[in-house]
Amino acid sequence: MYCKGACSGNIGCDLPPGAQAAVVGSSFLERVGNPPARWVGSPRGFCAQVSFQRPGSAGPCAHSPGRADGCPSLALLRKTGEARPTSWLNFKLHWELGLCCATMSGGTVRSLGKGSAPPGPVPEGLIRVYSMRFCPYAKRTLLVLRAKGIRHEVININLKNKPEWFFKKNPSGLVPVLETSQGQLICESAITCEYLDEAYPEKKLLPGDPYEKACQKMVLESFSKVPPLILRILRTQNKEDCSGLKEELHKEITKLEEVLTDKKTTFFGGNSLSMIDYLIWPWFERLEALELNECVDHAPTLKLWMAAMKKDPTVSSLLTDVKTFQGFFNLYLQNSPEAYDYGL
Ligand SMILES: N[C@@H](CCC(=O)N[C@@H](CS)C(=O)NCC(=O)O)C(=O)O
Repeated sequence: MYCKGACSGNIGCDLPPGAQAAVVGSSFLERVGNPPARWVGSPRGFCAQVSFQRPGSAGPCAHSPGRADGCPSLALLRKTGEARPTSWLNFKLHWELGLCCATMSGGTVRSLGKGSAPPGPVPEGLIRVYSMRFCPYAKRTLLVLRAKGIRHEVININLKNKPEWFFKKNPSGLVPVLETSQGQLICESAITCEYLDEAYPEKKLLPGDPYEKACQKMVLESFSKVPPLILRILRTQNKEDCSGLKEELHKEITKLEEVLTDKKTTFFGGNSLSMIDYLIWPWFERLEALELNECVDHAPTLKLWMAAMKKDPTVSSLLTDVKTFQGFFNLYLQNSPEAYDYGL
């Protein structure tokens, strides 16, 4: 296994491109020292900035590339309950886990800010996403990447202190952005998701039927008032009465409740989860942290949908807990550049 040199250095691996994994492994472990429990306990915890490949193999993982749930290393770790490597054997397992589960959320990767070195080209066989750990739009892209089992790496951006090079990736300075190994750049969350569904057609999330696809787009359009409302509520909380905004949100939720009730299915695209569910989920995920659960109290079908969403393996593997969200919101409202690395 050789380092392919895609490391932008922010997680602590400073080995030169081309270094062998055996060397990388021990040094990486030493450098990480006492990692947070999540570092190796889940596929979230692997260094998203480095990519390794077995010489002569088609991909980095002999097991099930990009499929966290199909990875025997992960299954074994779950069985032993290991949260961090305690022996060489365990370390190897954890290492393989990282190799196998190149699908990761970047949930434990610190953000890059002004003055950081621009990341190198995206290694062949991977796609990169520029993200921010608490961005609901980026969460859409991460959900789709994970749901489709696409091997990817995550670079988190400090949005209060953006790296100069980031504007070359997206002149508007917004995340998410996808970058392919051919240097193609794709921005706007809904567009990134549709691109991923077309470029990686194995497990389609959008319906093939033009009418069904149009229906999903209509739901998305109808949902489009929700994100700005939630942002305004977040920004006005504790400062002034936001009952008017909550009233508006209540109305938007009612519309979605009606759509789902008329459909008579568990999810917005039918009885299995599809693209539209992933596209709207990130705002429902944060209702509790924003103390806005009351806005769905009158929407029993939507509440059932939320419960079903939480059970989906992709959604549950990318859930952020209420306390962490609240810690981020606090710092975000103070305009702190520390917000983006909250909890790391
Ligand atoms: N319409 C964009 C919105 C993305 C967006 O607003 N991202 C926020 C983070 S959640 C951002 O990058 N903000 C940085 C800024 O406003 O400078 C999309 O769907 O991708």
